[in-house]
Amino acid sequence: MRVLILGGDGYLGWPTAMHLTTQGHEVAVADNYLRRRLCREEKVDFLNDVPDLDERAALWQLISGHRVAVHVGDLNEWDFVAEVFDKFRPQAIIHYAEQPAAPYSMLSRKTATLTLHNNLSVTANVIFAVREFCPDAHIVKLGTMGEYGTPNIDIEEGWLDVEHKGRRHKFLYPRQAGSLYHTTKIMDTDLLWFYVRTWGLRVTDLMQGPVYGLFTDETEKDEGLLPFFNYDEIFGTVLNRFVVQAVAGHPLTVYGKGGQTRGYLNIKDTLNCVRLSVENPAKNGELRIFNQFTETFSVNDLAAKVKDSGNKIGLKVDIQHVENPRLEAEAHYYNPCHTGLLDLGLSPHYLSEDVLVEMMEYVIKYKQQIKHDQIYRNVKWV
Ligand code: USQ
Repeated sequence: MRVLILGGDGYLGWPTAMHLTTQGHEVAVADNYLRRRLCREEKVDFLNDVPDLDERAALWQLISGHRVAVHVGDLNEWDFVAEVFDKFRPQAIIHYAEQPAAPYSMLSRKTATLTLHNNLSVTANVIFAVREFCPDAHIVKLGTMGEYGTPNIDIEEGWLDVEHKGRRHKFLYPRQAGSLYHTTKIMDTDLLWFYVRTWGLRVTDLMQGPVYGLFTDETEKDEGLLPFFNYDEIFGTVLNRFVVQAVAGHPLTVYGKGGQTRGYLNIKDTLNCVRLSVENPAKNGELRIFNQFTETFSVNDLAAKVKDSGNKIGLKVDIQHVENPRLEAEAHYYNPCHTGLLDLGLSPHYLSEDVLVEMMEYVIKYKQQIKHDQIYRNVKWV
């Protein structure tokens, strides 16, 4: 299939691009390097050096023989969007092109409005471009488990059957996000659902939990193919941060009581979930929703696992409960369903000591570059 990946420079976008080429798909990526710019502005560094998209595509072609077509530009700009869609005429679009960090969205008015404008206007442009250039194409949109929040009942996959005063109706599962970033993802879902009903678009919304790891079958072929790796408080996700903290000798920063529970997945499983969704498209006029994670852990569980694995390779790892900068439940019920992707054939890579040790051994090579002052900045929600 011709697959267009929006946000192809990102932590997940670039590994997805390589992976899909190995499965016989024709892949194009688009990105405006927003994430790199925001990291520079916020003075946070990636752990590793990451070549730009043209350099990575050239390296990947040299190593694998597979081609990724690169388009550098801003997906907020309709002319750029129209040019890319008109030229490539995708059969599937994977939409990662969003400001993805909850703490960034909570920094200031400026970062809040950037998150709102970027995320919603790119989603709207994708919808209009599909309508104009490839109305039968399947949109695979990265949503987030954070759209649901932490309700005191089981979380279904996207939809809820409601019986009210003797009558029944199926609704989108109630959403109540805990950050502005997560709220923009709810708005994305609502926009897509509106145009699914109105224009009969075909959409898969992947409600993804926090992702960890760096290594995939493709990134392992050369260090220049690895995705960028954030460990700072703003753009780093919790398990990647804990691995870097363990190596740096920084106490693991458990926010508050540490009972916050989420659904996690290995980066390898993100690629497989996205590929399975592309290869088994939603029907016209269908908004299909999958909960995309493989295991649930509390922050305390993750800290204990990182401490144990670190100790096995001789690292001294301390755990510290720090003031929670976020407004979130620190002890709560959490039982989300996640059978849809397993039914499509997902075979999960679970979090093991081997996975953590492999990550730590990679991070050890960059130990001297870790900047301790970027680890805990205390970006407050309130
Ligand atoms: N946490 C700590 N210590 C830290 C960092 C985080 O205790 O040093 C806690 C947070 O308070 C939170 C949990 O770990 O309870 C997860 O935080 P996170 O930063 O790993 O993830 P989050 O901000 O929720 O966002 C990430 C991605 C986002 C994706 C989301 C999936 O950045 O793009 O949508 O995970 S989910 O969390 O399921 O909504």
